[in-house]
Amino acid sequence: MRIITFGTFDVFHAGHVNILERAKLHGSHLIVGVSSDELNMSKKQRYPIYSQEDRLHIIRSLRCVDEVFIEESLELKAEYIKYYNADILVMGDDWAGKFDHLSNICQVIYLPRTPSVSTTEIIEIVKTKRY
Ligand code: C2G
Repeated sequence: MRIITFGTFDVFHAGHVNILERAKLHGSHLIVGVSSDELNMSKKQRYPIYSQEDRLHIIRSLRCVDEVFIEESLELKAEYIKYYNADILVMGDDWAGKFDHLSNICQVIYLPRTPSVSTTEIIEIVKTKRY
């Protein structure tokens, strides 16, 4: 089975590795679409801390990941799924229900997020920390 998932994976943390490792358990080949810097800007009104080249490099280096590409648009999910011949789309449950319309071209699975860790929170902690 070929699995596909998407994300920004900025300031890479344990929640990110957890979802990628759990996604891989559903098949044998894991493909990861890493959101481009521009997509992040349009989605979250800020650029990621890590550049898309660095984020791609980090994700590509993981043992559970077989293939990576840059996700240029949220609206192209169906095209990416077909292009990469994915059987299953895995997303974190913060996206629950949002991709159900793709279930006519592949299976769609939402996995629970890892509690108590997020990029936004890490950025806030680093910003406010006094040494
Ligand atoms: N995640 C998680 N647990 C956390 C934080 C994140 O399981 N504590 C998961 C998210 O649910 C997502 C993946 O890690 O599936 C990547 O998270 P983000 O980088 O926040 O991805 P996002 O910006 O939501 O981009 O096309 C969809 C977007 O590209 C998803």
